[in-house]
Amino acid sequence: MQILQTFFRYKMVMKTLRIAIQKSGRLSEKSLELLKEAGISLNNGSRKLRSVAQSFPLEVIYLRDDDIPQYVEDGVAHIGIVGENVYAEKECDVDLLERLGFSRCRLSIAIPKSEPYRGLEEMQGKRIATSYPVILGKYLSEHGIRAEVHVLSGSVELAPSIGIADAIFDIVSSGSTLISNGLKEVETVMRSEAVIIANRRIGKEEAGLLEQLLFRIRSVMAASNNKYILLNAPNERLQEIIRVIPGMKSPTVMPLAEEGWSSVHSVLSEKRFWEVIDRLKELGAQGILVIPIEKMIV
Ligand code: PRT
Ligand code: ZN
Repeated sequence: MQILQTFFRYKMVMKTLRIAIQKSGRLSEKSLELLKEAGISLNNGSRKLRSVAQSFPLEVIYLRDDDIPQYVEDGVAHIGIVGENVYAEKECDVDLLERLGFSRCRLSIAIPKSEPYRGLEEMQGKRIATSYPVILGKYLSEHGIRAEVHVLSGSVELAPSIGIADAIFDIVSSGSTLISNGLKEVETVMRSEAVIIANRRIGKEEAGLLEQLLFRIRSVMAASNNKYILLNAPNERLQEIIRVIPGMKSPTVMPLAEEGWSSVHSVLSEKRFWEVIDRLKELGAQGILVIPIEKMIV
């Protein structure tokens, strides 16, 4: 660890932005994909310890996700991609720069499904097993609950069935792990997704590189959250249709060869997609085409 840190500190003189991502796990693939979509190709397929990007002054170091906040705080990496849950649990002195929208999950309290549950008061004096004692401890103390928190590093969901805890506090995604262990989710404490965290004392040149990288990442995310839409609109409903799809600035409107009709081009947010399509149909729009956007410069 010491040698590794000295090595990376020395290398930092070379004005390369260094990002820490998870070596292998639920965040790895999506983190690499995001870099790729941001135009950053890596020259080291084996992903042993680090890779160097070819088209951008970026170096990637691969770590366990739990170690990333500390490495970023220490300045070994300038930035890192971790789950918001790990960022919150580690309480490191780093900035949260951007939420990335992948690896979404929640951290919840769960109890055996046969147990009654009337509210958080039920947890008073109970034994709760978790790998996230900091987040849980804060939540319980904010709500005036005194419970025994048992820290386990894995297989937390087994704790009630083997009698070492009355409840668990763990990550839930689909909920199937809880169901197959005879548990039910009773309190959602936090929602999490992958985030970019950053060292608070980044040098001027690296900060410039970071801005460029963030600009690319935001463009990739905006593109995946939006669609390009083309449709034919009867002129008498044109103003109403334009109000439904205002686009980035305003929609492009062009007359069709057929009298009384216009072609409208705009950008549509993924979140409002079906609601907007239904409304457009009600307003008489025809020939609606929806096309993915590769990059969106925001
Ligand atoms: O080896 P390393 O320490 O790097 O990885 P890790 O094993 O600690 O983490 P990993 O790869 O499992 O998860 C990395 C991050 O992905 C987490 O910190 C979360 O931010 C996020 N994430 C998203 C999840 C899940 N979804 C998830 N479902 N992390 C873990 N799970 C596990 C959970 O622990 C539980 O056992 O999946 C189970 C629940 O899933 P469902 O779908 O059955 O509810
Ligand atoms: Zn981990």
